[in-house]
Amino acid sequence: MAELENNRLSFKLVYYGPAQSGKTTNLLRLHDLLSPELKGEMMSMETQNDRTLFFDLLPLGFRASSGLLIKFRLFTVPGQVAHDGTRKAVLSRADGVVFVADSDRSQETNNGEAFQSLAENCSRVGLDFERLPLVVQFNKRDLPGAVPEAELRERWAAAPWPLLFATALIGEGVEATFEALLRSLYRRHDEAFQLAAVHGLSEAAFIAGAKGEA
Ligand SMILES: Nc1nc2c(ncn2[C@@H]2O[C@H](COP(=O)(O)OP(=O)(O)OP(=O)(O)O)[C@@H](O)[C@H]2O)c(=O)[nH]1
Ligand SMILES: [Mg+2]
Repeated sequence: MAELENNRLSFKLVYYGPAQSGKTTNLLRLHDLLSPELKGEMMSMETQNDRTLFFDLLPLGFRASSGLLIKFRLFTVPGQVAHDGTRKAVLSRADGVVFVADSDRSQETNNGEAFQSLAENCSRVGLDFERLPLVVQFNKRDLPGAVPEAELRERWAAAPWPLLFATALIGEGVEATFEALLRSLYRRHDEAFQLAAVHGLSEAAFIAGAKGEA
C-alpha cells in the first residue's frame, strides 16, 4: 500500500493475467516508450523459455514541483497456473492492477479463470477488490482469432473498469493502458495524499510526470 514518507510516495502496480497474455511484453514496451525523470532498468527475475517464473520489475518515477518524489514499481506476475503462490506474493500490497487478457477466442476460459483468481487472491492478501484501481486490457488485437471489440464491450458493459485494447507486441495501446491505470490511481489517492491541494499536482500533471511528458 502506498505510504507518504520523507516526502516520497511509492505505488506498487501489478500486471496480472493468464499465461502468455503479454504482461512481460507490456513492461518491455513501456520501458522503451516512456521517459520519466527516473527510469530504472527492467529486471526479469527468473525466466524459462520466455515465461516468467517469478516476476518482472520496472521502476519509474518523477518529482512533483512541490518536491514530492513519486515512484512507481511495475510488476508482472507469472501467468502459468502452477505459480499461484508467487502471484499472491507479487499481488500483496498492490495499489493498482492491469489485468492483461488474451483476445484470442481460444483463451476465453483462461481469461475467466485468471480474472476469478485475481478477485480471490486480492481477498487472500487483504486487498479490497471493489476499491482497487483496476483496468482491463485485451491484448493481441492483431490475432485473426481475436474476439471483436464490440462483442467484448457488450460483455463487459456492466463492469466498472476501463477497457483497453492493445497489441503490445508493437507497443500499441500499452501507454494508453498505463495512463488509464494512473488516472484511476490518482482519483483513488488524490484526497488522502493531498496531491492537488498540497503538492499542486493535477491529474494531468500526475499522468504526464509518470510518462515523462511533463
Ligand atoms: N500476436 C501477438 N503476440 C503477442 C502480443 N503481445 C505479446 N505477444 C507474444 O505472446 C507471448 C507471450 O508474451 P509475454 O509477454 O511473455 O507473456 P506473459 O503474460 O508475460 O507470459 P507469462 O510470463 O508466462 O505469464 C510472446 O511470444 C509475445 O511475443 C501481441 O500483442 N500480439
Ligand atoms: Mg511474463
